[in-house]
Amino acid sequence: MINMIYSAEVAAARETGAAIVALESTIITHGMPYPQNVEVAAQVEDDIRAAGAVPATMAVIDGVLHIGLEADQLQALGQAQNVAKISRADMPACIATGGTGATTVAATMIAARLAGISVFATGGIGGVHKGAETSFDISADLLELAQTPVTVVAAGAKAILDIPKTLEVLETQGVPVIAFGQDSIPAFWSATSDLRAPLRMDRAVEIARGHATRQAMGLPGGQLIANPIPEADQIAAEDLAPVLKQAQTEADTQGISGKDVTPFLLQRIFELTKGRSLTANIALVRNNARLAAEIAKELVKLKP
Ligand code: PSU
Ligand code: MN
Repeated sequence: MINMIYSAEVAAARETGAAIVALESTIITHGMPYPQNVEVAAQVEDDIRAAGAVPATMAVIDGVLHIGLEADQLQALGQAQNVAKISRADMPACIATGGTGATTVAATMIAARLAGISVFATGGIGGVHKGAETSFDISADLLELAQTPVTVVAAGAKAILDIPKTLEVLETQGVPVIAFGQDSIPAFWSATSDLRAPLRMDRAVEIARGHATRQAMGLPGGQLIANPIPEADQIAAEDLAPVLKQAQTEADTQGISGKDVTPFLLQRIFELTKGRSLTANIALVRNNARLAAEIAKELVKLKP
């Protein structure tokens, strides 16, 4: 038995078979500063409701896996200090020891599968870090996509990562990487990149069918949907390049390693862009939430 509880809203949605969209919590605790983190988390939940689906933000609180957070729990999590960042390796340990942890993409996918939720919206996934040929720093998110049947909507992977290597690992692992409505892979803060996406789909219903077909074929794993940031909100690649370089150099010289790398880089990029990276991040997460809601609704229609 897993110590697991549903929010009132998610419990009701399960009863009626309504569309549900999973959301992660590491983006709240480790990806954005307070108080914007709480505001954004609530806003993204509202975007999903406005689109006709129900949000399920995942977190482990005092050893209980929460599928959906009540508003006060979301507030508390966003302000809490020393919340663990939990992925596949540490999620069961966090539950077993009564800990509190925010779920990464990998852990959120695991929680979603346990709750029978098929669609998940986030900002960016973890991937292969620059210098991975020596550090071996490859996010567990990639291996989770290969084995857990959840369709993840993200704005591509951040330029802090080695995108070509990230795509190679996903290909090796049999994960479909699907650009939404365009041929190139979106690059998080920029809508387009020089890299051609392996797959392209233009409609939410196609993505839902892709998900259902994988399941019907008995294939493990999910799909990665790369949804471009709205053009009005993007940051020019040439403005960003020096910032990314500086953040990476600082991480290297300060010996930042393991699960601290991603939060360190995100925080430094926020500081170095004077908050502009955050504004773009908020816009793309909201955009992903809206698309995820459409996919979730299409999946409900496909259910027999
Ligand atoms: N990328 C972002 N923002 C984030 C993260 C990644 O643009 O907040 C978070 C997600 O929770 C992701 C995690 O699952 O970082 C990946 O961490 P790591 O690289 O340590 O696997
Ligand atoms: Mn890592």
